[in-house]
Amino acid sequence: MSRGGTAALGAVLLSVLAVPAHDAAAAPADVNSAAVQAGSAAKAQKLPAPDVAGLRAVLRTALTQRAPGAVARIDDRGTVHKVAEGVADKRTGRAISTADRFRVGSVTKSFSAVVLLQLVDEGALALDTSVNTYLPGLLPDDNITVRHVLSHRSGLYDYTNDMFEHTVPGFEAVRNKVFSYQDLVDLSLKQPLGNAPGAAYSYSNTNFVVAGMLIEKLTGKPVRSAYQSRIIKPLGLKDTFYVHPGTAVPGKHARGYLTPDEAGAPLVDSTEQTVSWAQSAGAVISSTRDLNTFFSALLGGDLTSAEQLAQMQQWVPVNSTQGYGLGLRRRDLSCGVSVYGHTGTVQGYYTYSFTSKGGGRTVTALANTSNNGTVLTTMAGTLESTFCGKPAKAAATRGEARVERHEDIAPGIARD
Ligand code: REY
Repeated sequence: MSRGGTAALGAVLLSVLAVPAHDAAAAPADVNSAAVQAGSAAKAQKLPAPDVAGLRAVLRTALTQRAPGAVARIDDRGTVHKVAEGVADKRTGRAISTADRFRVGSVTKSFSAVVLLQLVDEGALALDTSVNTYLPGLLPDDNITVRHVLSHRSGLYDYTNDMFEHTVPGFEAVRNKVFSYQDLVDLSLKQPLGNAPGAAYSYSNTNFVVAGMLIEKLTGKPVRSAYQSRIIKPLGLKDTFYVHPGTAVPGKHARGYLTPDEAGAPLVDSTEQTVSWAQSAGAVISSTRDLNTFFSALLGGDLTSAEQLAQMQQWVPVNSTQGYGLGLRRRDLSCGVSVYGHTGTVQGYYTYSFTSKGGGRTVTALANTSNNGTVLTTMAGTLESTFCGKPAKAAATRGEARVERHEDIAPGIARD
């Protein structure tokens, strides 16, 4: 598209998005927002009891759809529910456990965003400043700001679109590769911007590669050090690692199984890989307990100032029931509760990790397969069971009504 065409499209999209960045306070209804307004602390959000039997049924359904294993852990103000079904390792048959470590994929983006918002708190970074101010000459348009990057509104093309057009060959081609951040940005810049800066939401891993470059530039250290000193150590996360370019998942972990595009072809063990194609956009390893601790602390206000947490929750609409903030997703559930967190897709692993307003109740769910849209849709049901409780009879099919749109994958490579 010509630059003029891009700008015109941008203007149209801008008018569509004119409502979008409604602030955190105006976010869609939580069931008991009245109670919150009435003065109870946000932390005291009252939710229906989790439906643990329903949660187990969701995981069992995922197994019937070719997930080797699936787990979920709920942390609810000190009460813990752990559910595990199936295997961590198809070869040995070892049962999967909620204590197993796994690759979290794009949940990494929330880690990267937290680091950058802490840097904003410290006065080292400004959200509405051009990325090129910090990384001179990196991006083709000086109008792309830090905020545009963290909210997927830069227009930067997602290079994974081409990389994983063919799922297994694409994966095998990069599983042992080591990319620099610049290599990945260069891949993206082979294509023009998809929209004028700020004009439209378009999920792109490139944005969080740029986030990693900003972290390294501003801290003078690899992203691993920033995750370690700013998140992992203060929160006491024992299962969380940033391994790059090593290929192993340390300690006891679930193996990941990638589903080939060819119907009926055997699953491919994709556990070991550099994840160099994602790095600060997707290479963190963690566990259900640690991700629950992380999102609970984040929404509880323990990782950033209240001001930066509010910035993280300036939502751009993704669709009628989802918003994207700064490295943070909002999902509006069928019972009217909104939850905050991130999803993750990396070869062999689908993750959902979301918490309630104030961080009081959190769930992390994992299926150790990917490239299987049916399993992805099923696993979204873990949020319904966790935050909406037992479905009323008439609404019993609510979880099945919404088909997941492969939200962590550029639309061009999504496969149903
Ligand atoms: C890449 C494709 C997914 C995964 C991705 N993940 O961008 C980032 C994220 C880190 O946002 C692969 N799908 C799969 C295909 C489709 O290859 N052809 O499902 O494992 O989580």
